[in-house]
Parts: sequence; structure tokens; C-alpha cells
Amino acid sequence: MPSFWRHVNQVLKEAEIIIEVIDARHIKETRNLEIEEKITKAKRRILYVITKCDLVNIDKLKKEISNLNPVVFISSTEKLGTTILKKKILELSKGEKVTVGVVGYPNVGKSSLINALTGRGSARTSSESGYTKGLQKIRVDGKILLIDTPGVFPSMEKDNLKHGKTGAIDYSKIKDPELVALNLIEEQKELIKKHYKISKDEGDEILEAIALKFKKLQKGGGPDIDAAARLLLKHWQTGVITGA
Ligand SMILES: Nc1nc2c(ncn2[C@@H]2O[C@H](COP(=O)(O)OP(=O)(O)OP(=O)(O)O)[C@@H](O)[C@H]2O)c(=O)[nH]1
Ligand SMILES: [Mg+2]
Repeated sequence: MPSFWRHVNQVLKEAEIIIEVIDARHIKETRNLEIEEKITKAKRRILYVITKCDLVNIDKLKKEISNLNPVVFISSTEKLGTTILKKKILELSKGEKVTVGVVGYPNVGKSSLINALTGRGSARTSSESGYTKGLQKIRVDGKILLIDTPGVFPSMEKDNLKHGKTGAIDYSKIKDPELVALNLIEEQKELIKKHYKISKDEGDEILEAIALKFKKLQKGGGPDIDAAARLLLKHWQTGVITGA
């Protein structure tokens, strides 16, 4: 069994409530239905936490996902929603002491969420995906104990496009940045054009304009599309481009 499933199974054993952390910019893509099924089978309570809400229009988002329940909206960087989340956890535990597992795709913001809850840098974070390696237990207060976990994909999922877009695969490690970047541009065209102040409409023209803007040039002086694509993915993954 791959080690990440061992971790997930361990957390399912120890925690009464499981928080599934989901990226507000990629709700569908960062929901892990396989883990959700395991949570249900283990008869654990699931609590959906939508994070990175500082990067989206929250009112629009709330309308889009009225189907997730119970759900809490968070921004770890701006420490928004943390009090509501603690309240929700205690509501689910009926005020009793509780252990809460924090699971989700790589790089969605699990460790940052834990730090926002404790108010300390207790869980180590990084913009690099796959940063958290083992389980780490972190106490929030007398009642709530959290378990940080390494990010997991559904076991059969090999979707490089999606993983590159969501940051589950780090921008520095994406094999075909141009393809992933073009896909992201198709999905977020207006946001990206606005961010870089580009008026072009075609994906390849937009990448070219980014290359010129940031002086990503080949030896001959032409635009380095590969480098521009990687830069766009870096900006997207690290939250430089915001739709809030
Ligand atoms: N804008 C914004 N960025 C965030 C937020 N939460 C996390 N991030 C960023 O997302 C990246 C990943 O955060 P982590 O907390 O390390 O994510 P993780 O899910 O623990 O990642 P792994 O351990 O690698 O699976 C970091 O660059 C964080 O700064 C948030 O609420 N808003
Ligand atoms: Mg982590």
C-alpha cells in the first residue's frame, strides 16, 4: 500500500471528524471523492473547508456550492473564518474533546489552515506541493487536536493537466508547462488578461505577451514560451493572480 494511504487510514482511525480542505479556485478539481468515500465508510464526520477564499469572489462562490454541507469558508493568509471553523468543530463534537484529521490534495493549504487555527507556525508549510511528509499532531486548545497529513490524489488519478493547474504538481516540476498554461488560460482568461494587462485573446498570444513583459526571451531574442508558461503557473499556484 502506498504510504499516503497508510497515513489516511491512520487518520481515519484516530480522528472523529475529518476536514477535507478544498481550494476555492478549484472546487471540483480538489475534491477527493475517494477519500470522502473512505470517510463515510469509516463512519467519521466530514467537514468541508474551502480555503484560499481571499483569491475568489466569495459571494459568487457561496452560491455555486450550496450542495456541500457542513461547509466553512476560510482564508488562512488573512485569518478569516477561523473562529467560525472552531465553533463548527465543537458543534459537531457536541462540545466534547475531539481529534480532527485534515486531509486534501497536495498544496491546497492544509498546513496553513492548521497554523491559522492555532495562531502559531506549528505546521510546516511551503508553496512546494508534497511538502508535508508524515502525520503531525497539533493542539489548538484544550478541546481540539488536529492531525496534519500529506496531500493525496485519488489513487488512479494521473491527470497532469489538472494537477499542474491546481498546484498539486509544483510549477517547477510540470513536464509540459505550455499545455497546462494554455488550459488554465482557457479557464481563467479574463482574470489572467486583467492581471497582466494584456488585450490579446488567443492563449498562445497571451503567453507570448507574458514572455515579452517579463523578458523571458530565447537566445535569439524571441519569446521563451516555455518560461512564460512556467511563470504564469507559478503566479497562479502561489496566489499572485487574484479574482477577489
Ligand atoms: N492566498 C492564499 N494562499 C494560501 C492560503 N492557504 C495556503 N496558501 C498557500 O498555499 C501554499 C500551500 O500551502 P500549505 O499549507 O503548505 O499546503 P498543504 O496542503 O499543507 O501542502 P502539502 O503539505 O504540500 O500537501 C503556500 O504557498 C501557502 O502560502 C490562503 O488561505 N490564501
Ligand atoms: Mg502540508
